[in-house]
Amino acid sequence: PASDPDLVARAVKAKAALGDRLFVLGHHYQRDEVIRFADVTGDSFKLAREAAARPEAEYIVFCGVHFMAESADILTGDDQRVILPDMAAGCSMADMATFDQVEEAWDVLSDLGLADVTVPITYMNSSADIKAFCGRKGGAVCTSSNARRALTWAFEQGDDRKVLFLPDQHLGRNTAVLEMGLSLDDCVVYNPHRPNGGLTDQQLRDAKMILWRGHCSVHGRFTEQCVDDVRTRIPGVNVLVHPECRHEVVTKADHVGSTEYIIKTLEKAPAGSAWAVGTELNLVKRLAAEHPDKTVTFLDRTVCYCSTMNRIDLPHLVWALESLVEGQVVNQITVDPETTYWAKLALDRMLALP
Ligand code: CIZ
Ligand code: SF4
Repeated sequence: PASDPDLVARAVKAKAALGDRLFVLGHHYQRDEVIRFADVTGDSFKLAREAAARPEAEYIVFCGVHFMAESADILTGDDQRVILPDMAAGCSMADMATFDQVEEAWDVLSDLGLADVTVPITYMNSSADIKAFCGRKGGAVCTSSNARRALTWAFEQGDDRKVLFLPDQHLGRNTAVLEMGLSLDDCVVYNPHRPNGGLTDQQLRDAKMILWRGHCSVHGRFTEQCVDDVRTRIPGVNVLVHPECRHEVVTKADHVGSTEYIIKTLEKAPAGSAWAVGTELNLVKRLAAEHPDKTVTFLDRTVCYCSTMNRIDLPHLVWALESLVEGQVVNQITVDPETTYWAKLALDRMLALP
């Protein structure tokens, strides 16, 4: 449906009034009505770097989810304010690893004498305090484009090293098994709701990859059946999925990669080729519209938006912008200095990866 023309006009006016003091970031999974007001679009990693590259912007309005706004606050200056238009825009995956749960898991490893040989690696999609935890314990952050390099770095810290991978078990498993040649038996899943993670001491000792039991509710919905069905429906189709999808789905797909990789792959694809894309639906619909010379379809037959991404809508954006015009900063996201210090260390270790 078309956006309310009155709201569109108000957003245009508020943006013009704020000029260079304002910088609007839009994640690829945002609604069309919001993404049209973004000064730059990208995945979470690209957007965090874009925010850091705009020291002159007083206000960074982040159209995305909470952990992304936190990362922007960590990487920007003290006098810059990061604003999330709707505080309820969280991420169910990030919420699956709380600080207390991760501390408890670390205690389990310490009691077994394993903490010294474990390197914690957290996916970008995690709260600032989980990133800070990894910073403190000698670990790093990774994204879906550099997960392999981060794991390689972690294992190179010593012969007997293991990785505690947070919070997305699928990205961890897919990277370890499909990109690094580890076996499924090298991986165990740590369930924070069970004593000892639901694992025996021996399983924890033997594992190379301790995968946190988290997943993305959007990407986790694609099944092997979806892949089989689309291959029947569209002969010759290329199946392109994000590594947050389940291992069986990624194994059956033709191409796997980050959001930015998915976008580039479709740009390079020849006219007339057919693609079934397993990622968030706002993005897939836009890609289909941008490539009318190719067949671009959604991998599933049911609708699959990220409900928290979708919470950022035009009314919330207009409210945040008009408040700024009136001199009022609403929904500011701030990470305390201590957490910022350690989280930034973990982010810097990622940025220094070869
Ligand atoms: O699933 C997500 O939220 C992703 C892929 C975020 C991002 O941009 O890295
Ligand atoms: Fe979180 Fe998944 Fe939504 Fe990304 S798509 S914000 S990982 S729930």
